[in-house]
Amino acid sequence: MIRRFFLVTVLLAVLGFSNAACRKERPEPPAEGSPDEKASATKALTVGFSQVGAESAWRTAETKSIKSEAQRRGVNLKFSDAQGRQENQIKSIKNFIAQEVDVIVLAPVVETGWEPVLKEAKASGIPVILVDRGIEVSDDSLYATLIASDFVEEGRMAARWLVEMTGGKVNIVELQGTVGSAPAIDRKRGFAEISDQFPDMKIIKSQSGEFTRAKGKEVMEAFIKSEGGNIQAVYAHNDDMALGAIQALDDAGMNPGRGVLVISIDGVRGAFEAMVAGKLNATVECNPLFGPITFDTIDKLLAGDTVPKKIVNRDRLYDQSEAAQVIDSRKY
Ligand code: GZL
Repeated sequence: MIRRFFLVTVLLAVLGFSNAACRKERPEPPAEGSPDEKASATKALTVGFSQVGAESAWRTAETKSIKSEAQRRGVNLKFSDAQGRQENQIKSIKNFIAQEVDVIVLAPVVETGWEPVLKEAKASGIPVILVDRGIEVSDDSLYATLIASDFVEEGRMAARWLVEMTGGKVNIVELQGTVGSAPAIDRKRGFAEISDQFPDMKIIKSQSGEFTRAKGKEVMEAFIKSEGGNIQAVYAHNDDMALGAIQALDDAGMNPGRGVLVISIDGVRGAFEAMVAGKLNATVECNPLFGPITFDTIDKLLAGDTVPKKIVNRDRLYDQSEAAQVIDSRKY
């Protein structure tokens, strides 16, 4: 009996000691506001973000979301706007590598031409996270993950809506996004997958409007000149080009939203305003609020947790019937 008592006492003493020892091993956090605390704060995460540009309201919303989330989390964000040029993005990635950032976030303007610079990032041990758009590489270990919408499905959703509205009998003009970009390639592919099933659903003209309102208007004016009353619907790969096309249709007295159906993608506030005004018929939401998911993913990555190769944002279609009641709750 005494022996067991003795053993238990020794055991408790050892546990108590080791616990105290552990407690001692873990240094007290620096006092609030002390130089040490400031020092540990300056060791905050540093992230280099190479952004496509500021071509659309969607892009501006994405940039705002990532910048504000970085600020909220105390992340040191190095931001570069490439003005839509891949060479500028490659330059900014090289700069981030030279500055030894902890993580690189890239919204790639086009799908190809990334292998060399991503190999440099990999050789430097800096993980790369793709947001918003994918890339074509032979070695997908060159990036940790892609966080994006399913652009092919967005194209299918737009086409299915148009089939519902027209019974699959309609002449369409298509305003494509930036040539060579994942959203332009995949939104075209998804739409065609559905429209090809209907012989009388014809894309009579298709051209890039570069995701901008101005170019969308200019290309639509050219379509009106060549096709005129033959045009029964517009499929725009983003809302900015759709709003430009609506301006051109209005100028030509072609009554957008009634005389000519207009369907687009993104779901920005301007699209909801145009739906309330009866000029845009529907838009497929492509959520640009990447901030929270991007930094959550960075935290997981740096903690050594497994991160899926693709993280898909879910999208849905909004049409005129619901625009008025949801417009005030829109976050972008
Ligand atoms: C989609 C994004 C596209 C938007 C456009 O994820 O890459 O680029 O649809 C933007 O508005 O310019």
